[in-house]
Amino acid sequence: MSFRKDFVWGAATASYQIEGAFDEDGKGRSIWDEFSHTEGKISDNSTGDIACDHYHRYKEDVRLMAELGIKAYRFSVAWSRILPDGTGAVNQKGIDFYNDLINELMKYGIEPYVTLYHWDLPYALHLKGGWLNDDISDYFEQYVTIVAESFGDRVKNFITFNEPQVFTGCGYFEGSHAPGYKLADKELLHICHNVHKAHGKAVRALRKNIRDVKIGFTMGTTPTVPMSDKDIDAARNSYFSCGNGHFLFSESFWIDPIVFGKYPENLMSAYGDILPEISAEDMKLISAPIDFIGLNIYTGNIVKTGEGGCAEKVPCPAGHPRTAIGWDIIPSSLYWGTKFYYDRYKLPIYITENGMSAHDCISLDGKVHDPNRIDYLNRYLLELKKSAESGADIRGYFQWSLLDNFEWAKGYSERFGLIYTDYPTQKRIVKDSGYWYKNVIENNGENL
Ligand code: GBH
Repeated sequence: MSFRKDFVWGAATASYQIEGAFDEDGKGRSIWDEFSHTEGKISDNSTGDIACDHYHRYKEDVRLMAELGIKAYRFSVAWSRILPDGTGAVNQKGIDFYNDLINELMKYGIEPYVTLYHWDLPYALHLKGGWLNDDISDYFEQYVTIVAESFGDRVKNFITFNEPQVFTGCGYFEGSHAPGYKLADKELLHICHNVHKAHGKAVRALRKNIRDVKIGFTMGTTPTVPMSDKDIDAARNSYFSCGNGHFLFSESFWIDPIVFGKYPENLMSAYGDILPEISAEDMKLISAPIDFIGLNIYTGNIVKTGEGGCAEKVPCPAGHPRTAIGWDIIPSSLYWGTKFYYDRYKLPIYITENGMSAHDCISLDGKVHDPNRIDYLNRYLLELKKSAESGADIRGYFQWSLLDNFEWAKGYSERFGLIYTDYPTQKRIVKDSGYWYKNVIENNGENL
């Protein structure tokens, strides 16, 4: 069966990573503006003030996408561009920017997929307690309602949250991302429940305002990969068990409430005395049906069956291939991640991110040759194809990222793009992998 005829071939970005114009046209600050402006937080001391200057160059970026035959573009809306204080007064110029971007996409027949929250919480809301404030889900619903009313005539696909475990885990537990906190489990559970409620209210606002809307929730995930067929059960069980490592980073803690309407039992018993108030009404709100699950997959953990049937991590051998950022290249993570997710949740799946950072540079011939990225994408896409062929309902694939951009705490030192960004001049150069991807899209992956 291979890839569906209507398979969605896309590329992805996020607002803070590409837009720049951080204080232009009435935009409010976000926690990432504050964080990147704090000494020592970003490894190369950079900020997203200018980033790829996409705010001013979106027309060129959309034209490049069209040239590459990209069918769908996943981008995020900066909450603080629409509502500078996070709530209250709307900034019309922020609405105008996304209207212009969406219209430009429409001109070329590129389908927009909008992420509502890709980590840039308005700083004004952070000062009110951020995700710990019990009004946050109502603020989110107000914001999503404005987005739906403004763009819902043209945008039909939404992702409520991008990688909740990363923004809560890195932002509020490890402290490596904005706002840089290290909170206790009690606060973390409270934050997570508020994120779940915000998701539920966003679903409500989108369904109310947009007919035929399709809604998803995106997990960043490092799938377990069974070392042999004997290890499949152990891999699956440990992937969804909510007891290895911190609950924040577990799959079922985030998705079970949304799809099954309840938090994992073992979590409820282990944290019983520090849980926030969780009402039946909350769970009903949180588990309103969604249309798809988004998965961001870059790498995997190879496991074998260990003591008592539990999975045990098998370290990659010395010299195992890695990307520039240091993540192991495990193409079959795309097969096992989609398979395990589909078997458990039975919802359509989009790969909302996959790609690699590489040490790209402009060669003497003025081009950017990135054979490693082509090889990486080729290997991963073959595994995705295998998963689709064996029955998982896979609807689309978004390469991360359309262009090199601000890689959060790593600043500009990591390049994930199909398009090279020459930051001093803001010149864009399509990499070899960009042309390669164009060919894959034209052939609907049959040439892989
Ligand atoms: C995504 O985060 C983000 O959504 C996106 O904004 C970002 O630019 C992009 O990916 C690239 O980083 O076990 O040490 O081998 C991805 C975050 C990636 C976190 C994989 C966990 C495992 C690394 N995840 N990572 S490791």
